[in-house]
Amino acid sequence: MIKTLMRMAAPLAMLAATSASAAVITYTDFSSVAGLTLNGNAAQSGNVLRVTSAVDGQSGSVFSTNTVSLASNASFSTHFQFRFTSPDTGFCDTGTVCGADGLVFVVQTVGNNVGGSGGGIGYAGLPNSVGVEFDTWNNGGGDNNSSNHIGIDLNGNMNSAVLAEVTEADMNSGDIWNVWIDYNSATTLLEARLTRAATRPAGATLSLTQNLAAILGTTNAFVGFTSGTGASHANHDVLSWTFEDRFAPIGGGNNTVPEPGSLLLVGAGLALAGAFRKRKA
Ligand SMILES: [Ca+2]
Ligand SMILES: [Ca+2]
Repeated sequence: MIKTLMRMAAPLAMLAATSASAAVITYTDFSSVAGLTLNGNAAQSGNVLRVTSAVDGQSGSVFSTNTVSLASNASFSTHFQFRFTSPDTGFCDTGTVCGADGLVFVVQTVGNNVGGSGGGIGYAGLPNSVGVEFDTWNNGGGDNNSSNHIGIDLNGNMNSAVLAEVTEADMNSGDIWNVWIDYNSATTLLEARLTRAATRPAGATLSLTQNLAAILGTTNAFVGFTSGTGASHANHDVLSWTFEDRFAPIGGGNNTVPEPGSLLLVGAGLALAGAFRKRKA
C-alpha cells in the first residue's frame, strides 16, 4: 500500500512541478481513495466516497492526505459531483422526501478532524476554514428555515455568511448534482455554482467577497468534504472531483464539464511519456 502511494505521489509531484495548468487532484470516481484521508464515519463504497451513510447520528470527513499549496494567496477552482440517496422518510409529510443533513466542501488547515454531526454537517466547530454547504435539513433561523439550501460558512460557524434556497429540485431526490467552486484572490470573490446540468452555469448560485488567506492563516490547506446525519439521515456520496490550485474555472465559458483523467490515468500517462522518451533516446 505504501509503495503504491509512493508510486502515485511521484508522478503527481512531477505534474505539479512541471505543469501550471494541471489539476492537483483528479478523481473520475473513487474506486481508489489513494491520496485521501477518511475520518469518522466516512467510507469508500463501491466507486463513491460515502462521507456519511443512511444511518442516524453520523459524522464523517474526507480530506487530501497532503496539503495543497494554493498559489496566489489561496486561489483555487474545483468541480465535483454529489448524490444523496436513501433519505429517511420517517420525519416527512406524505409524498415528500427529506433526509439529513447534507454535505460541505471544506478548505481548512487540518486534514484529520471531523466537526459536529447532525445539523453540524461534519463541519461545525472547524476553525480556520471555509465551507460551502449543501444543507438538506431545516435547523431553524440559521438555515433561514430552509431544508434545501446552499450556504457559505466560515470558521465552523453553521450560521452561513450567505445562503440561497436551491429551487431547481430537492437535493435529496437522488439526482447527480454538479458543483463548481472558484476563489480568485485578486478579487477575493468566492463563487459557487450548483445544477444537475453538466454545463457550468454562467452566473454563480452564491458568492461572497472574503479574504480566504486571512481566514486560513496560511496558503497550505487540506481540501475535502464533510457530512453529518442526526435524527434523520441519507447516504451522502461524492462521485467525482477535480481540484486546481489556482483560479482556473473548470469547464469555463459555456463548455460542458471535461471528462477528467483519474489519478491512475495521470500516472499511466506519465509512465507512457517516460517510456516514449526512452524509446526515442
Ligand atoms: Ca441544516
Ligand atoms: Ca445551513
